[in-house]
Amino acid sequence: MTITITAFESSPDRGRGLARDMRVRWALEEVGQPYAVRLVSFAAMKAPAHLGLHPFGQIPTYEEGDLALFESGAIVLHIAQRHAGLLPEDGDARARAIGWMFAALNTVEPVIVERETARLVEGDKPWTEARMPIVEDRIRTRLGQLADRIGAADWLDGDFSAADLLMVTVLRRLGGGLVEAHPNLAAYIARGEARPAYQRAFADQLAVFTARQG
Ligand code: GTB
Repeated sequence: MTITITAFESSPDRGRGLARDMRVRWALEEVGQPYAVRLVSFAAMKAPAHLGLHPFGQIPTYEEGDLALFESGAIVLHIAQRHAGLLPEDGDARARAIGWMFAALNTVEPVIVERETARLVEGDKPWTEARMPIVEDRIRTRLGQLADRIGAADWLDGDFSAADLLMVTVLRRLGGGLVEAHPNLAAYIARGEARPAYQRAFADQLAVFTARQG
């Protein structure tokens, strides 16, 4: 059955692979599943056809036969459960990996997104200058805790899993700046980005941006 995902027709990240379709593309590449991409404009995302797929009018979505999913974490979990290679076989190890998936999206990503919101949406507000150091301290705390836990390990818990895939995509959103204080975290991100599946996913989403330029 053909898998179709949605992505920005014109991503504000200009091909840097920061929008959340990147994690879905990467997961599909890791498990070797071909997929089609339907590019959507900002207007189309808020139109009834897309809202039927995604109640919040966002990307990414995932369609496979009668199944339609939204939420990148749920999509990656679905892919990892349906295909071998992204979650451990052992039940306890699998439960821990899923726990780390939630940690990436629920504990680490929010503090990073908060800084983006503070910058992009509230950057002109009078409170931003005072607020930013607080927001950045919250990120520093999380990065320090994560760096301590990863230590010298290659991945979060044993072999590479969907948890690492999500965590690397979340940390990439920092765009440098705060990660450098933790060389093991910078190396962790680089290890994820070096995976052939990541490279293929990145090239495919970059091609969307490049095609629009040419
Ligand atoms: N919780 C949802 C999920 O994980 O799937 C969040 C989905 C979401 O935020 N989608 C964004 C979207 O559709 C795109 S990824 N936004 C349009 C809208 O809400 O109207 C967020 C994103 C956008 C841009 C960059 N960037 O330019 O760097 C990075 C991340």
